[in-house]
Amino acid sequence: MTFTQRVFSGIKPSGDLHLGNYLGAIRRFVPLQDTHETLYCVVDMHAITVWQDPVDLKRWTYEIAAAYIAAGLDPRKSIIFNQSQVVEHAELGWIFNCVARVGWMSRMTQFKDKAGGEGGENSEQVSLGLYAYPSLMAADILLYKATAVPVGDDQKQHLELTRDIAKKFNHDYKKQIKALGGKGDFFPVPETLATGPAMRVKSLKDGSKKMSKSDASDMSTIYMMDDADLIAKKIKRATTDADALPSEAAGLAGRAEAENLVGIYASLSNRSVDDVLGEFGGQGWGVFKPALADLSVAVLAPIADEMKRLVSDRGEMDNILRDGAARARTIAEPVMAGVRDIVGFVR
Ligand code: AQP
Repeated sequence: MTFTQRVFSGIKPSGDLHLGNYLGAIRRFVPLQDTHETLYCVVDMHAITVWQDPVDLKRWTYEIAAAYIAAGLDPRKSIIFNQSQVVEHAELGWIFNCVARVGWMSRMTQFKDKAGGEGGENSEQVSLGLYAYPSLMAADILLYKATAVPVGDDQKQHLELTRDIAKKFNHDYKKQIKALGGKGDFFPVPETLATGPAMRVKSLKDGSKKMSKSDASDMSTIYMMDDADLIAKKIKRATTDADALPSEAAGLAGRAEAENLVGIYASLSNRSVDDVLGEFGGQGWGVFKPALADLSVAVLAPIADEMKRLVSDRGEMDNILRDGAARARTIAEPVMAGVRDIVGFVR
């Protein structure tokens, strides 16, 4: 089947996958493969912007590819690959480093968070790659002329920067694009794809922080490979207030931890928050937490089992990633050839 819209998204192999990656990204990817041409990448080049042990990097790369498939992505429908197997990502990323402005990068909140705030107090410690991360992300998307990108709330600022880079490239090279026979812009300006209610899963220990692979406390994060007992233990120990659950969503205002747990329940069960509170309103955590643990296990355990089966067959995983990379390259190569000509590289 041919589709008019192309989707690109990715996850970086920088730690064990968690419930936030599943609800905010992977689960949203699945239905898109029936309505769009889809490329789902394991962005290993992004992962090394922060030091990664090479053995872990490989393991997590296979794990993410396995999670994509275990959660329902079909490698015949979706192009599943790891970024470093398509070298054009790096090449276009470099060209975009020369299109993007330093000031744009300096405004990125993710960099500021990791480099220590406005003043970048920690900037001696962080890599140059971390600073340039958003232009590589722009290259990931625009290398395939993707028109739609499903990302969580936390990545919206980077996608805005991708749009700015696409516009500036189209503007700066307007004459050459035309001289080479182009009728309009070379790159499309991609849109954020809204797929269901915005969901940012928060840390189980602090409702003001997102659940994250790199959180120092394991008890803050439900990993996709956690077993049933560990999931139940983490949910039991999740920070909450002493009040009972309200009967409607408005009653969760100012109760970040409660809002997070109810949001997770709603998302896992494909129900609205009001609907969930209609069932649990007036109940205490002693009732809600075990129900949330059971639901989490019911959803995650079959996926984790399938992930384990898939990662145990490295040969098959290598075949899937190699085939995905070859298919990705058939899209990327002509785009990159066009970019080289536009920029004026002799080839
Ligand atoms: N807590 C979250 N809630 C909802 N969505 C989330 N995503 C990540 N955390 C949450 C979504 O998962 C996708 C892949 O993210 P990534 O691995 O490329 O980078 P990240 O957002 O930086 O993820 P982490 O877990 O926080 O990694 P570290 O700790 O290494 O920086 C994205 O679509 C993201 O929105």
